[in-house]
Amino acid sequence: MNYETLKIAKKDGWAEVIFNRPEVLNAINLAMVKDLSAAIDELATDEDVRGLIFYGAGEKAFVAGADISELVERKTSDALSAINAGLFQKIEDFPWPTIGAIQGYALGGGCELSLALDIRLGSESTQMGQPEVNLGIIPGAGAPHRLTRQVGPGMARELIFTGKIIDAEECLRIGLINHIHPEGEVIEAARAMMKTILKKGQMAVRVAKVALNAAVNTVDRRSQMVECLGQGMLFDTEDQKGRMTRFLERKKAKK
Ligand code: CO8
Repeated sequence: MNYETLKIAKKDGWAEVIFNRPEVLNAINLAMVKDLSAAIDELATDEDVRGLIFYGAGEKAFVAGADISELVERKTSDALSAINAGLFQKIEDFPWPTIGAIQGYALGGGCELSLALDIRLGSESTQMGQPEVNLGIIPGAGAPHRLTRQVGPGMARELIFTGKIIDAEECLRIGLINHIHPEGEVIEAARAMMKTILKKGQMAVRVAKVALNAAVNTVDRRSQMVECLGQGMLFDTEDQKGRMTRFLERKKAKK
């Protein structure tokens, strides 16, 4: 399994999916969407894999969102094809438990990706949020329903309307992560949790995941459609172009 934007490490009973674009804080570009989709398909049918751990390369980020240099060019039709939403649904439907080991930033599409995982573990540096409104768009890949489900409607609205980024303590307080691990130890903590899970009745764990997914009504197709339509409309506004261009110009100005 060789991918341009990911590393896959097979372990004893599970696999690790490592987002590997540390120079842009592991931002998700279209190449990474394609790689992830292919990797998930392959791992879902691998008989040696009964769980996945996700984390980011480098120390600064899990995933800092969709790649803004590509996003600035997106069109209404791209939003309607629900590229990220479809991928995150596939991740949520992965047959075995999935754990995110979140060091540093999990923002925008990165926060949404983590919400499609079964368990999120944090570290002291964890910072999460949905800053899309700063860029003139909405979180269009699941946050309106998955974040609402995870932290409740009031807190989801606050995070999405203000676009604020919250630290590890606040993530823990509102239930966005399950634990805060000392810096540098979250991946090992995820492995330890995976090993515990792998000692249990494997069919029981698999069936439990199906039951849990059914219980929280994961696939809210109507909500997903509203998100896509809204994002499609916003991809065509001057505000979106201006805000994203300003982010990219800020980058150039630093150099
Ligand atoms: N996209 C592209 N490049 C990025 C991104 C990103 N999301 N995040 C960081 N980078 C780049 C920076 O531009 C910088 O590059 P360079 O070294 O070439 O200047 C490098 O990564 C390091 O970042 P910074 O220098 O900015 O590091 P700081 O520590 O100063 O700041 C932050 C870290 C606060 C995380 C800052 O980088 C930031 O604000 N990043 C953007 C975060 C963001 O807004 N994410 C949401 C993106 S939108 C989204 O995810 C919605 C998805 C909708 C999909 C719809 C599909 C149809």
